Amino acid sequence: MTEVILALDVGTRDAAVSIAEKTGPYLDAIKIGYPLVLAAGLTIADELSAGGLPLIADFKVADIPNTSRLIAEEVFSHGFSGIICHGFVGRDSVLACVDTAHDHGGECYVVTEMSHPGAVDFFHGGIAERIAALVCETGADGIIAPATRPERTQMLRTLIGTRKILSPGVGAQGGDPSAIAGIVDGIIVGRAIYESADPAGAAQQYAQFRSLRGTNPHLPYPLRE
Ligand code: 3DU
Repeated sequence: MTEVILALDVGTRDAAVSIAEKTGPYLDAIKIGYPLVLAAGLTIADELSAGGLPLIADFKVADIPNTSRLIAEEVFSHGFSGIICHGFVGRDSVLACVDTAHDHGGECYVVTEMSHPGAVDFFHGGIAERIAALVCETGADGIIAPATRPERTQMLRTLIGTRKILSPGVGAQGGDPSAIAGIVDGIIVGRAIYESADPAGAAQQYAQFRSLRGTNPHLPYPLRE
């Protein structure tokens, strides 16, 4: 199944809790990051994780190993089940997040290539491929790869095998869920759900793409269940 992960980038605790409650039945996880945590404090994570869905911390951690570890420790003491870090910082910094996640029974996802237009400035030309190799070396659980460039995400799939791919860029950034859901483990959707007049209805629409998992006939290997 391709998971549906809500990027809950709203600006208040009340909005976050309300949208999480309405959309929860159609979601597999919730991702929060700087917008909500800076507005509402990290304790919003305790509140949301009490709702029962896995919670992913999107702080795109990119620091020296000690600071990355301290950030990850704080994340996992607030009920998160996963953390997202950058890969360009190198092996030791990525390992700090991976090891801390695993020490807490959590998962670590590494950004290989971002979804916005400017991502091509630095992630193309071999960098995304090198980060994908680092993901395999460090034992990270998966990658963040763009729904806006399905052909790049498919290429990254060939490098990381059955590790998970979570893919942002669906909806507001123009990514087509029908083009990406078959080759990834989760689609990340933010504004197209939380800015909708009917967030639950929008989430339900995206939940239809859950069944596309593994349907891409060009994949040469079975996807992890
Ligand atoms: O564009 P949306 O509103 O659907 O939100 C996408 C979310 O995914 C948002 O939280 C953003 O920070 C995150 N994200 C990307 O959009 C692209 C990346 O490469 C990595 C994370």
